[in-house]
Amino acid sequence: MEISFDLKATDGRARTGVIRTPRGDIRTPAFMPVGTAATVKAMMPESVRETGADILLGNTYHLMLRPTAERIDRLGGLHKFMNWDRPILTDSGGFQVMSLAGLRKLTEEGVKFTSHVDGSKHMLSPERSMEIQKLLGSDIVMCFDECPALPADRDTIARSMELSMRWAKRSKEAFGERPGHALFGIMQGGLERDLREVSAQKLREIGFHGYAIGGLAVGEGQQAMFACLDYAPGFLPEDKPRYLMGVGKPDDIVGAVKRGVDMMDCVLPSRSGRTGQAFTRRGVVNIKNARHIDDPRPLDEDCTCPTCRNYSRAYLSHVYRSNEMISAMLLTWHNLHYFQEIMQGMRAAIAGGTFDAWEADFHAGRADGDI
Ligand code: PRF
Ligand code: ZN
Repeated sequence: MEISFDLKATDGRARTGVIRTPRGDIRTPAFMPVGTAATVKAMMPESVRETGADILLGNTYHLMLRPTAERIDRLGGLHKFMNWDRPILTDSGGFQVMSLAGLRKLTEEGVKFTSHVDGSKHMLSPERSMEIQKLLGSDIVMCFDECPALPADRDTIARSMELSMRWAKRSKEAFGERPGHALFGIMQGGLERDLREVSAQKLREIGFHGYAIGGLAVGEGQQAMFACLDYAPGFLPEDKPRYLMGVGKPDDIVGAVKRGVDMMDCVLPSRSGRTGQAFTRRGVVNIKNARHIDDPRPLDEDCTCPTCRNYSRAYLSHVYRSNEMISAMLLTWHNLHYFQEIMQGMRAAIAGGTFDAWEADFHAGRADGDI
């Protein structure tokens, strides 16, 4: 079975559909929880599924260092290793090398770096990244790319984009033909419209199963990101999924879907769950805040997640302050449930042609600060 994308309905630029894979369907727009080290931190995989996730994201960089791709392969692949039998998308490693590794040396060949875990020396290239993602058994493989930090001058962004496009070609050649597995290209080009267009054109010439928009959410701010998303998705094929990498807050996600994005991933719901932040339809609840200590209400009265059905803010406040592990578990569960509920709401609204009304309702009654 080949991976395919059925676009079901559009409303303005927003799209809803299904990516069909041998490991199950991915309803789009899709939010992918991040399972960097073969776990969505503080969650059992069956619980992640209960929040409504169809697909997880894993990381080449972390897994190649520990426990190594070769070990995961010997143990039957990443799905079996982490007990998640649905689709997994893996990022290719370049972005994480740049943000996490120690010493780095970038050349045409690839990048040499020292591990943030133990200082050992490693190399990633398009060919090695494809090999690792194959050993992991990833369903959706990402091209090996370079993501420059913003702000950067136009020349730096152009040269980096050109390198990423040469790496995209090498990624495709190294990936070869793998029925049932998909390879996604990654568009770069910073906030330069013409560079984004060139990048998209080069990727389309190579040909991919899906197309990511990389190089955003790297410090440019929401306004600049949305300005880029006003045109960038339009440079990509209509009939293939579009994935915005590393985004974002609830209002970033809604704004991206409105502009034609089909898939996203972010550590925010899981990471915030471990630092005492809950996302709700009324805004962010900081459970550290003293005013929750005696509050018998749930985080969000309208939420149907196990945390909100069974626990008070007072309890969440107590376990957070006591450094109990259940604090991270309960807040992460709620956050992932809330993100998936946003995705489900958007999918239904796009299918029904009511996205604008849904969006107005999403923004109504939200506080900017903590609630
Ligand atoms: N490239 C890759 N992974 C990424 C990004 C990118 O540009 C981003 C940018 N937000 C997040 N993750 N390969
Ligand atoms: Zn909840």
